[in-house]
Amino acid sequence: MDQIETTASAQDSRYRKVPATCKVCLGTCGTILTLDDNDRIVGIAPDKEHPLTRGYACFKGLQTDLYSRPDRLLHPLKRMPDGSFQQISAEQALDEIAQKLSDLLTSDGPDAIAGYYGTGTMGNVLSAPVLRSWMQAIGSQALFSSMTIDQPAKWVTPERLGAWHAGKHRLPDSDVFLIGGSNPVTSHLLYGGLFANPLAELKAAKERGMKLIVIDPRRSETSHYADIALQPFPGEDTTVVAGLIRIILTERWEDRPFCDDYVQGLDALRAGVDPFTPAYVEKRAGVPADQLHAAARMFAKEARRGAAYTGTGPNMAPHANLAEHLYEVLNVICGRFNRAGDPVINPGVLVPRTALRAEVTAPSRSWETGKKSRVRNVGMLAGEMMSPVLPDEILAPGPGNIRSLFVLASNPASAFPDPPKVIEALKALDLLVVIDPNFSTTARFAHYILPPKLNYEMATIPDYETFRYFQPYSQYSPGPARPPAGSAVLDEHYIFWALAKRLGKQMQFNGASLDMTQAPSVDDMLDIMTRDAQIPLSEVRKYPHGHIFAVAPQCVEPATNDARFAVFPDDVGIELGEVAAESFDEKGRKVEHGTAFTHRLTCRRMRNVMNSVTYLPATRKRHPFNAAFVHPADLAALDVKSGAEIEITSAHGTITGIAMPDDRLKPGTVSMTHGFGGLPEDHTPVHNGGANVATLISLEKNLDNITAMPRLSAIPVNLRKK
Ligand SMILES: Nc1nc2c(c(=O)[nH]1)N[C@H]1C(S)=C(S)[C@@H](COP(=O)(O)OP(=O)(O)OC[C@H]3O[C@@H](n4cnc5c(=O)[nH]c(N)nc54)[C@H](O)[C@@H]3O)O[C@H]1N2
Ligand SMILES: Nc1nc2c(c(=O)[nH]1)N[C@H]1C(S)=C(S)[C@@H](COP(=O)(O)OP(=O)(O)OC[C@H]3O[C@@H](n4cnc5c(=O)[nH]c(N)nc54)[C@H](O)[C@@H]3O)O[C@H]1N2
Ligand code: SF4
Ligand SMILES: [Mo]
Repeated sequence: MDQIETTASAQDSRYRKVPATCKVCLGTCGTILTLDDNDRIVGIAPDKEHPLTRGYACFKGLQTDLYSRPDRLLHPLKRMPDGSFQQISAEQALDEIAQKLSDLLTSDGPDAIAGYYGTGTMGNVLSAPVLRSWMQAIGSQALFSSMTIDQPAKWVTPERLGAWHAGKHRLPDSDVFLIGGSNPVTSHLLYGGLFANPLAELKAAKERGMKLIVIDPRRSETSHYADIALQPFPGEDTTVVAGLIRIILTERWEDRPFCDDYVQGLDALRAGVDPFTPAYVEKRAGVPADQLHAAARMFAKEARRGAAYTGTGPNMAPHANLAEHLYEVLNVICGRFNRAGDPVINPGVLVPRTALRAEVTAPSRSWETGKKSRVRNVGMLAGEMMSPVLPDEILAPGPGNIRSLFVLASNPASAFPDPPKVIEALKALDLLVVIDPNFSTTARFAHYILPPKLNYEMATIPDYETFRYFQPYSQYSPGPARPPAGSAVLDEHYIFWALAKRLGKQMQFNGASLDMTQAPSVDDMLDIMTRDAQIPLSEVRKYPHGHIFAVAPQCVEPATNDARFAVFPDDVGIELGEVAAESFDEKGRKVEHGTAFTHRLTCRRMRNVMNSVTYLPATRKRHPFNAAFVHPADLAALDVKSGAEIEITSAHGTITGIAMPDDRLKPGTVSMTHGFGGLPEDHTPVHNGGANVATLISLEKNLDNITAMPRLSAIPVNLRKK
């Protein structure tokens, strides 16, 4: 665990200590709040009695300044004609916003009103589902989220390949675990597991003999524990995983009976991966053939249980959907799924019990049939539009353009590529409402800023339990802290309820009609949310530190259909063919825009910073900038010293970074965190604020066909000494 810099030093008897859960990231660490006699947070410490995290917590979660720093926004603000912001009452802000929305509904219809929610919704279990309900109530389909500039391949792949209804093997009962381009030890996020206390989970699995394979151009905090760490050039996951599939099929290590029963297209797959011989993978991706073979053997031959999981690395690099598809094909051909009779690892606590069957959910390709965007003709996924087209959906002339945007717990001005274009779009809106505790880079362009109550200040429960936890854990926190005296911070669900009421719209929530005459409290909403719970919320409330509940065991049920995985549909075949046809030099570098760029800039998260939440004083002190990590040999070749400024140029833009040597990187890689650097107009000094990686990325070129996902990793760049 981090060296804990707890702020809870006060032993004063006026202070009381209350258990709660941190929601700064998805790690769900149990915390102990120290509250003063006004119930203000004066300290946060790890909770040793928490059943999952048992005293583990990190620097981010132990800082009080998110809640109590002097410049936290505490009152609704309205932008005046001269550009200044003026404090107004919440009800006046809601009246004015509702009037504008009502006019837009009449003049342009509901799809002119968009919502975009982001990672700050982790802090409030109600906010994303309430935004969704509100959008439905007003009849707008213009819902966007950070998922579609993060890992939309995780929504495409189950709909293109098919998905196993009972899920894939998970960490606690696996003999092998393969992680492609995720670093959960730092990020506390691996889709399908490794959120709470990830290092302890990983170590426990290793102690009982599980083997770990990691594919990452960087020797990360996670690959430190790998039995085999493959270090390819960035953006070469398609090559590497096609190579693994080829070895498995050639050696006949696949699960034959499973493939016979559940797979279609195996011969086409075999032919499609044929060019990806071990020698080719070595030459192109820089992974030695014997290591590739050893990884294939460890995964497919020497283990019976255990699956491949991926993160932002391959999902943000070029060919993201293809890479995700191939990683999942590894699981399919090896049959790494829960079968009829297998125990379900976590049946859930506050969620209803749902049957899990040993069958394929057939491919559905919903993006091909639903509403299409006016720009780039991309479709919808999981009921959402694709965020990379949001700026153009605002800017492209009407009819049908987006004229109003609600930015909920997100920060597109810093999170999207191409800041000048995003700013132009935000400025073009008739109504921009930002719900954020910070005067963020996006909030600057808002017509109204509505500051929310934060975690610890309202009741809460864990969400996505079955996906996130390996045990039936739950916890209710009453939200014991109070926001600063005199503040007018709002419950996020109230904002949307109050607007629906003013517009005369009826909201539904978890299948129930909300009472539109009297505002529901957070607890009312949680009661509705958990009305089909396996353990009633009233029971969960009895365990303030959280609890592992004795829910009735559940087993996977037999199939009720005969659907099959489509392992090699035509569009996958075409794209893999295109990859095989790409030319490259001896460092795996493709020639682009007539230039062979010397390096690839990759994404990475910092342990102590959450995306663009770089503004907290304690964080800023520790991390005044985002370093540009480069292999020492590359720095020596450029004659750049550690800590010196370095110019990084892509086909789209140029930034200045601060060079830091890191010999854990594959040479040819620049590893850099996003979210820093402010906006171009700020001219942020690089030593005090960092550099904005988004400047290097285009929102118009190199977009994915299905999702319009730009490439946020493996970006070709050149480096120059400044
Ligand atoms: N170049 C590059 N770009 C990237 C990425 C990358 O790796 N490289 N990563 C991408 C990824 S994975 C993501 S998810 C997106 C993130 O995209 P966004 O979600 O749009 O951006 P964040 O920076 O996470 O902004 C979160 C905002 O929520 C606010 N916030 C925090 N807590 C709360 C709360 O409780 N309530 C409310 N209302 N607000 C709160 C914060 O102040 C902050 O302004 O960025 C993407 N952009
Ligand atoms: N501390 C902290 N935690 C966070 C966040 C944060 O900002 N800070 N952000 C949260 C969010 S929004 C998200 S989406 C998750 C993301 O969680 P993760 O997906 O685990 O993200 P990272 O920790 O950046 O790990 C990505 C890894 O991919 C590697 N990589 C980069 N390019 C490639 C490539 O082309 N191929 C392969 N195979 N690997 C590559 C990087 O070197 C890095 O080690 O983290 C969440 N948790
Ligand atoms: S790991 Fe995540 S949940 Fe745990 S203390 Fe840190 S920020 Fe909070
Ligand atoms: Mo993300």
